[in-house]
Amino acid sequence: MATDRFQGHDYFLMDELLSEEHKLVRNSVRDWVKKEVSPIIEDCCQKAEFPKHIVKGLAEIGAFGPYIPEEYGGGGLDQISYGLIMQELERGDSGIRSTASVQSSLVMYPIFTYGSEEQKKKYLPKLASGEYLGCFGLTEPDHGSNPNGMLSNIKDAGDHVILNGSKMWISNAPFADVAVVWAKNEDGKIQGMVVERGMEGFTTPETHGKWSLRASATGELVFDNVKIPKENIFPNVIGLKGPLGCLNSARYGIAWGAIGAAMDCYDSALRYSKERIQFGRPIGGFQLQQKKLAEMITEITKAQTLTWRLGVLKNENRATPQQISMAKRNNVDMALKIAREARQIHGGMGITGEYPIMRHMMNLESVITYEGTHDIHLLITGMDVTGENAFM
Ligand code: TGC
Ligand code: FAD
Repeated sequence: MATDRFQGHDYFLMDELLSEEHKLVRNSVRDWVKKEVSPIIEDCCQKAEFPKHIVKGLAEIGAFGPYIPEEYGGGGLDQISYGLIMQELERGDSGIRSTASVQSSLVMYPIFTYGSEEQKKKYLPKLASGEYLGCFGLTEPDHGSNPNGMLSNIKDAGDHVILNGSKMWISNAPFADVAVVWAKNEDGKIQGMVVERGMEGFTTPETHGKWSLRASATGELVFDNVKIPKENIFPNVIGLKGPLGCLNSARYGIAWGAIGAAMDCYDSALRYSKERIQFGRPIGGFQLQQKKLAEMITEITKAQTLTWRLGVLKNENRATPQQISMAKRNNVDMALKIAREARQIHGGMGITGEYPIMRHMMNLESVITYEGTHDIHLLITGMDVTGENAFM
């Protein structure tokens, strides 16, 4: 990719709603992305390679567990800071944001929220420092939108349990040191546990051939009679609300992240529209291109206001899962539509790696599916407003 000339977009002066700390966090991650992500990301995606060295850098900028208390190695920051970090990382690439949001919201969050004191002390500092990379295993080959039907199971065997089953589409899996895994006990109730690389019978084959999130490593988790010590099971949660609680945090981060991807596409399209001359004038002077750009900044601004308000509610512990679903669904859809329009503004150049557009667009095709599909989030909102459950 050519030099990263990104500038933030703040049409409604949203910065005035941010604290000095928020702006410091946002700007330092933005600078880091320009220095460490932008120069390598196109090449990584073209080669479908996960830039493993980036894990250390993400830890150094505080992208792992920003809202986890400092005593466990986290950043002790608020939810808006967390959101801004996700926004800036996804401005660079959704796959980089994925690595960080899985580590923070799907691995550190459940250990912090559902884990024993020993589990917190054992895993959280190493996850925060990047010594350990984690992954989250909920989805199975036959159970994606409906995780309650999962087949992975544990059987009691004295001081340990025996884990069998498999998980599919797991971000970070091929490189993960630890996996937070959800499986049913003998009563059919879902329990969470930490599975460590090296446990006999545990393998993580990589998923190849993706056209999306190519800089993020995706894989399976396969459990063949894996002995899990009972002290690795989360003592403080049982049932589907365990994994779904983690998803609230991750979906919230994605709502912010999608704004980052959208801003990058808009920023690139706006600049291109001023520099590209056709029929003797910049294409930004034509009404059809202005319509696209005006609608883009309108949608970005609407998403920024929605998401900032969600962050305030989250800081006050008042954000509902349904509000989070609405923001995740709206913002990812918004970003994907902007990526498609931005691609057109760039003409033929839009399909090349000279510009970030096509990469964002392909990435967002995963983001609109994972953490609950576009349809599932619509049904969550539908159920909330009507009181009728359309899932059954
Ligand atoms: P349902 O009967 O509605 O609920 C079961 C229990 O869970 C509670 N609950 C929640 N708790 C916390 N947060 C939420 N968001 C919750 N939603 C529901 C609920 O109150 C109930 O509790 P209790 O105490 O009564 O037992 O469950 P259901 O089986 O009907 O399913 C509901 C549905 C469809 C909304 C849910 O299954 C769903 O969200 N499906 C989508 C699955 C999904 O999002 N998978 C994501 C996998 S992880 C991933 O994609 C990571 S990508 C990461 C990256 O790379 O960035
Ligand atoms: P399905 O559930 O089979 O859905 C197929 C289609 O049917 C969708 O359009 C869906 O909206 C629709 N549909 C399903 N049910 C209904 C309904 N009731 N009403 C109307 N329409 C419906 N999972 C993890 O656990 N951990 C991870 O780290 C992780 N990372 C991922 C990374 C990538 C790159 C991808 C692509 C996925 C990842 N996932 C992960 C899995 C992801 O969460 C699932 O793909 C997602 O939840 C959808 O499940 P599915 O793919 O099985 O689709």
